[in-house]
Amino acid sequence: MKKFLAMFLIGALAALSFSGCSKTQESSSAAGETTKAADKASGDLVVVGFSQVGAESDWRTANTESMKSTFTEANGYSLIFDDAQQKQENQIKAIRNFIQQDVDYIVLAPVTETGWDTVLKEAKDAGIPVIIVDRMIKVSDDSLFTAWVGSNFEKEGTDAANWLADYLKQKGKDSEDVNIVTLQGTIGSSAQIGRTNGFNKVAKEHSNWKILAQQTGEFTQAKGQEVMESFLKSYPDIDVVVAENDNMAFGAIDAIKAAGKTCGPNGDITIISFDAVSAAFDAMEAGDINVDIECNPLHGPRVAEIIKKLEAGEKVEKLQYVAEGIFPAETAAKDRVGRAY
Ligand code: GYE
Repeated sequence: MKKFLAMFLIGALAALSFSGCSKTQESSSAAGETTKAADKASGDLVVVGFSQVGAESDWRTANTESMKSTFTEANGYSLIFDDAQQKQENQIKAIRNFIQQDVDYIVLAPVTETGWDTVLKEAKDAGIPVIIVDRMIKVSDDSLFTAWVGSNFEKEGTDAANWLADYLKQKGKDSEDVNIVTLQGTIGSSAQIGRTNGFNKVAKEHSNWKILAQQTGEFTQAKGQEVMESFLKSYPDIDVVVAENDNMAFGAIDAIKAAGKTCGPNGDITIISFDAVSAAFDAMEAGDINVDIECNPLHGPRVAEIIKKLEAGEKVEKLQYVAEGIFPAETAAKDRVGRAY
């Protein structure tokens, strides 16, 4: 009898653990999210929790696509993707979720530079490496993140201003007054801080450059248009618009045209933009944007490279800057050939 009971119990336990296992796998695929425990059972996928800023721009869409197409199961990863809708509090929540799920790596595209110390300390205490991508963070302790990969935003800003200086010189306008407005990105993001500071630094060296106003358009087309409309009302004599991303430039172009003005190489207002997404090349070819300072969003493979090295126990470079170009309208048709975004 005892023997029978023991055999029954073993059988029941085996059945339970079998159904438990398949249940985990079923629910993980149904939810589209996978727990680390389930992955270990289903073949050692590396679990990556990615907190994305949002979906505010074409750049961001290309960046999300790059991450999603890199961190696939076929490539050995299970990606937990979270869209924070441009809110830091959502990113902090997502990171806490990732910690709870005991992911292998946390990847963070931070909306702003500051405010990360507490939550990243929690990740560190949980022993989860954090990789920062795109924008930078400012933390009191550098060991709170393992590596960062992204752009030199200040260089992008100085590149934009140096292009303007050369352009004005070529046109013989380098001693005339130049009225400039800036549509800034999300205030406190390193893309905004770097581009604004880089441009302003060079602007200070030109006493004829007047920066009339600098205001955020939140990196979106709608807000860019709205702010540009108000700039046009307040300042009837704008010569240059610096749009800290392409989507705000698209909004600004709409506002300029609606106000009965023209822009681009043959227009009233010079447009300088950042990112160089595909639609911006269209705008350059259409004669609406003068120049675009490249910002590369294809970070998926770069982050994967970092993770591969960490998995192999190798050292990684702490800060990795991506090399980027400058695309004037005159050569846009040629420059865009072969670009992936
Ligand atoms: O320029 C903008 C996006 O952080 C580099 O964010 C990124 C910026 C990019 O919304 O289009």
